[in-house]
Amino acid sequence: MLMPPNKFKQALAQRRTQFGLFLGLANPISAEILATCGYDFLLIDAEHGLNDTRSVQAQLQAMAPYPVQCLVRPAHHDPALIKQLLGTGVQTLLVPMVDTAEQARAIVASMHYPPKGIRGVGTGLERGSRWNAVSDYFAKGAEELCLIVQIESRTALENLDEIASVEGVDAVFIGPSDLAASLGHLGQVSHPDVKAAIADALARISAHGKAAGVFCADATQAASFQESGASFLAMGADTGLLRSAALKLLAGLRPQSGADNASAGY
Ligand code: 3PY
Ligand code: MG
Repeated sequence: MLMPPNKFKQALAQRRTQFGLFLGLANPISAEILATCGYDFLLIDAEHGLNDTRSVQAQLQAMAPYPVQCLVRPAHHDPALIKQLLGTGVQTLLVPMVDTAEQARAIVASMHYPPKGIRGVGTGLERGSRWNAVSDYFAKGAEELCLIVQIESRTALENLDEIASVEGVDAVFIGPSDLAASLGHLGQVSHPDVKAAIADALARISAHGKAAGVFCADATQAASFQESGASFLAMGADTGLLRSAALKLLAGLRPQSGADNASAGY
């Protein structure tokens, strides 16, 4: 068998708008249910919540029969973790908390085999190469990888132009919750300063010729993010969708119920 093409990377390069969700439930059944819904991408979040390498791989397997594109967010930049996650077969990584171009370059190196990078070779043990069934894994694997770095601090905003210029960075994604915290507005992703910083960052990323993305928990903000330059938007998380659907149902039955805190942040 041959290396599957990375359709998410192709869509980003062509700036075809992609809508997706974050998956925090760490469960292959809920992942498969969402894979039937028609979103462009589903991102397994192993930064927050309970996901680990095993649950990531189980969810990738559950979603594999569907046309949705699967992304993974690792907990940190450790090359050993990135190596294991690439081994699960994910082709697109969203790496959180990237503050400098140096960090971005180190992440690129973690994703590639020598001499370009430092990734260890263990394809016979890994789903990524389908345990060596993919005959062109070494020839084609690297070009189908996609790296999205996540910008979510004041320092990252200062270094954004350098970070976006790093070779091997395919796209840049804004994390509004952490950015709001870093700008002194913890829990206030809609604070005017935060909104202005996001709009400016999306425009700067696009000006660099890189695809720009953002986490958008409030669907009414999607159009303005797109106008600022966002071409891929995560429209919330499975955890939040489950809770808001349950609250909405109950509110219809008992209108006095349900103090919600839905805007508390990612
Ligand atoms: C954030 O908003 O900080 C996130 O990481 C989610 O995108
Ligand atoms: Mg964040």
